[in-house]
Amino acid sequence: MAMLSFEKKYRIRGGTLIGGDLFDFWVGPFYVGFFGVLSVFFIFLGVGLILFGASLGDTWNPLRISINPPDLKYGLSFAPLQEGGLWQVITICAIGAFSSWALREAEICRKLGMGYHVPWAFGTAVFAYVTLVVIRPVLMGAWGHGFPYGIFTHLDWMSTTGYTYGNFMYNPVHMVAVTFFFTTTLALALHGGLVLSSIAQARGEPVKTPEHENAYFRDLIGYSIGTLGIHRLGLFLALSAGFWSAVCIVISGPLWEGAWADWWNWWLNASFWAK
Ligand code: UQ1
Repeated sequence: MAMLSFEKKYRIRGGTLIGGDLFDFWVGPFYVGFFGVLSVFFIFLGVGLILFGASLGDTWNPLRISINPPDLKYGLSFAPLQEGGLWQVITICAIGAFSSWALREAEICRKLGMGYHVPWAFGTAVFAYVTLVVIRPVLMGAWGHGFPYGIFTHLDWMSTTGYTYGNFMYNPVHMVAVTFFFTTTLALALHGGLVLSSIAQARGEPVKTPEHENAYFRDLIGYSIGTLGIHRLGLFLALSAGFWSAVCIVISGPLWEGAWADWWNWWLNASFWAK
């Protein structure tokens, strides 16, 4: 079906999670919905507060602007606006905007009668962010454990946090997460390569089929996961990368306070190789 007539047929009311018909319309190509309005509200408020926070600072250099979380002494209470309170309100706006965006995605799924895979994928990234700025700070008893919103300052936070736990590369769950990130890129490179090699034929040449794709991998490794399967694998790998990233940071502090390199002592002493 041509795109224009498809849109005419499917752009009909219904499927909203909240608000009934109230915001059930489109602006140009964009579906609005209650959660679209809420997203725009949080985005404007959050970005406005970031600009306000930047105006209070001493630089407009985009690499140096930073909205910092409160000092650890404020624990889990509200801090004065200029001492981390802005960071707290901006965090609320960010979570409000990300959640509304995920729910807007879900409403679009419902309208089209599609699965909720896209909002789950986006939601996993949001979960990783919420782990950094809410779950872990709450478990550690202070908002000051969140990361600062600045380009250089968040890099500094990453570095300091990495060294705080000895050597973050020894964190076993970090190893799992990194392995998923690398495997995701391998799978996407193989998939993109395979599909293009089959479809991007010279002008006038007929395109190849999924049978060619299957046969290619059966020739190569004796197994093809299939055209549906590769997308299931890709989604699984990518969501696992985000999920285990969140786990690897949330256990650093709340569960393990020492150096991650020392965590491996149980292994070094575990068997005949112990010394
Ligand atoms: C694959 O088997 C397959 O099915 C035909 C694809 O779909 C087009 C792919 O993109 C890839 C990469 C594979 C190979 C992957 C594995 C895990 C054997």
